[in-house]
Amino acid sequence: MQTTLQDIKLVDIPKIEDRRGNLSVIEKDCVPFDVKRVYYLYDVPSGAYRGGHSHKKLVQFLIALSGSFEVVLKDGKHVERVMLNRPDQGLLIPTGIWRELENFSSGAVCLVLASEVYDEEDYIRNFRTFKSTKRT
Ligand code: T46
Repeated sequence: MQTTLQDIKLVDIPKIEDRRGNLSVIEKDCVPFDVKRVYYLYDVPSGAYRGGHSHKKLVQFLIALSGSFEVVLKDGKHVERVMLNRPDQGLLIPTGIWRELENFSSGAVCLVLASEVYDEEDYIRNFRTFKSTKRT
């Protein structure tokens, strides 16, 4: 849980350029975990906000497949804002980092590769509780 913002990584996803369009591929060296779940956020209304939690065990890889959005990341001491707007780039968020997603453009699609299946018990949805886990 004692991860910091320095453990967050922006990863370039290999891109095969072609006159017919580009193709990007995610293979096992691209993400440092076995993918157990894939989900995506789409049709996000203007001004909507997603996230607002951290995870105890889950590691995730976020990609703006289409459009753009911003991810606000907090480790309990520092805050960083990352804009995702390229389908050939992913954001690796380790366990124990608070994330908020906002400023979705029209038509934005956020694809998420996750290291675990869905488990509500893995979430910390209260920021004060999150901060207390970073102190101990
Ligand atoms: C994260 C950000 C980027 C499921 O039943 N299965 C799932 O795999 C997920 C992700 C969610 N749900 C249910 C749980 C809630 O009833 O879908 C509902 C909305 O979930 P939540 O409010 O957690 O959605 P976001 O967009 O705020 O957060 C999600 C992920 O939960 C989270 O891990 O990092 O996307």
